[in-house]
Amino acid sequence: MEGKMSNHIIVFGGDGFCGWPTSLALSRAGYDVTIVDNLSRRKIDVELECESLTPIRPISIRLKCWKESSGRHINHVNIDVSLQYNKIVNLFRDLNPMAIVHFAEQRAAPYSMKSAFHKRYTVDNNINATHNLLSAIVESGLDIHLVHLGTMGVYGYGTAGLAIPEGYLNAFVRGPQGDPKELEILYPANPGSIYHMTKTMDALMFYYYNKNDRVRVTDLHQGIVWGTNTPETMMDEVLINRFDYDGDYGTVLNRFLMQAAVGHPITVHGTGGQTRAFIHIRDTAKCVRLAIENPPSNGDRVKIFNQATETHRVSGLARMVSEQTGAQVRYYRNPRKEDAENNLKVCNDSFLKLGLDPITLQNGLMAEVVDIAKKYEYRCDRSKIICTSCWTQDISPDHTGSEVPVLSQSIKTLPEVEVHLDPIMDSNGTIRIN
Ligand code: NAD
Ligand code: USQ
Repeated sequence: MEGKMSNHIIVFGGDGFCGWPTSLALSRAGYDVTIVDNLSRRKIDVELECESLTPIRPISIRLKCWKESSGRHINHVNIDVSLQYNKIVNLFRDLNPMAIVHFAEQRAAPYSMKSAFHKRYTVDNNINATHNLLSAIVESGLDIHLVHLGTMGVYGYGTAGLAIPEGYLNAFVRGPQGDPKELEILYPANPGSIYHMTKTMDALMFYYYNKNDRVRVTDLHQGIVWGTNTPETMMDEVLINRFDYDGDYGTVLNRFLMQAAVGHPITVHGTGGQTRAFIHIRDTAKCVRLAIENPPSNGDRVKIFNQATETHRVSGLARMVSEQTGAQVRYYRNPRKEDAENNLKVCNDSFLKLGLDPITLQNGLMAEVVDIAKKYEYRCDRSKIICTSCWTQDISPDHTGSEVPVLSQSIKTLPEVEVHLDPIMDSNGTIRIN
């Protein structure tokens, strides 16, 4: 399209935990922001009979307050991205956005494993949402950069002793005569839940549309987000971000901090040997902006960034929170099928090179989360804290826990990468698979 470069960004899923603070940060930075959200996450609160610990206000009230606090206008359009395809194409043509940010998926692994209904909903919603956005970009004829929030979980959490590279592996395989051949491959996918599976399928759709239609895509493989507020959401209580603490949507570190605040034992699954990647919500917003401002050029392959700033073992987090707050740690039979223990190293060079100065657990922000949880403790329904969504029917929820680590049904669902591929990193940083 001819004419002035657009300043417009559409944030799909902009009413959610990551999308709301990111939308405010982009608006404050001077971008024209439109939020597209069908408010399905709010409807899931009704289904699960559990609300955000923090009182989140209706979206129209949030946006009115944002206008009064910042002087900036954000529009909200209610579209179901997985179903209302033509509305997306029309919106693209009306707004000619420079970029779209795609947060609009069902994002909880436990929710995706609750029943056949929840598995099917997660697949239908996530796969169709992502495909509709890609197809609409092509049909609109516009050169729109798609920034997608993916997950570290696409890789599984086994690392073959190496730092997980940013999306791609240079692999050396033996040809028919035993001669070595070099291939660039997507890092092998190894999802641990139906939700994570949809993210691995998203990655293939990006690969295809990029190859076939030259759609410019940045896929951000994000770790577990912790924290709740950002400078923008703190401008007024009406702008407060959501805080999920329940067994389906609450994520591990925020749950542990909230449990300490309300006097519930810290709920470690299994042995607590699981290691995961983490990022603070303020860095989520910063990274999305960095990705928008450093887009791939036309013809570039899909850009994949690991959006995580540190890794921690679940048992280590529990100990840290316990030491800071005096909370009791308890171990619960693991409702998931996941490795009882894993090591994890993650390469996040791309964001560091773009200037990200990571917030870590050392920055004193854990106490801020505990303070918020204490302030809204009166909204906590303690019956919703334990995780009751089990990965298979032969696993039953554990409501009591134990003082010692529990070795439960957790199994290695797939062998770790090193078992099959035996990669070796050479002096150039190239990974060889023998
Ligand atoms: P969230 O559930 O709070 O927000 C998602 C938003 O998308 C909700 O407001 C929901 O109403 C909306 N939405 C969902 N399906 C939609 C549809 N079909 N049409 C329109 N709107 C729809 O989740 P979140 O924590 O903000 O996560 C956002 C994204 O970031 C997800 O894709 C998730 O996979 C990814 N991510 C999140 C985390 C985390 O720890 N929260 C970590 C890594 C990656
Ligand atoms: N865990 C506990 N106790 C709890 C809750 C969780 O021990 O009370 C354990 C889980 O068993 C798991 C780990 O903590 O081993 C992480 O669980 P989580 O619920 O914090 O994170 P996860 O299910 O992986 O999903 C979250 C987001 C998802 C995102 C993902 C990033 O909900 O949207 O994609 O983090 S990542 O983990 O890097 O794949």
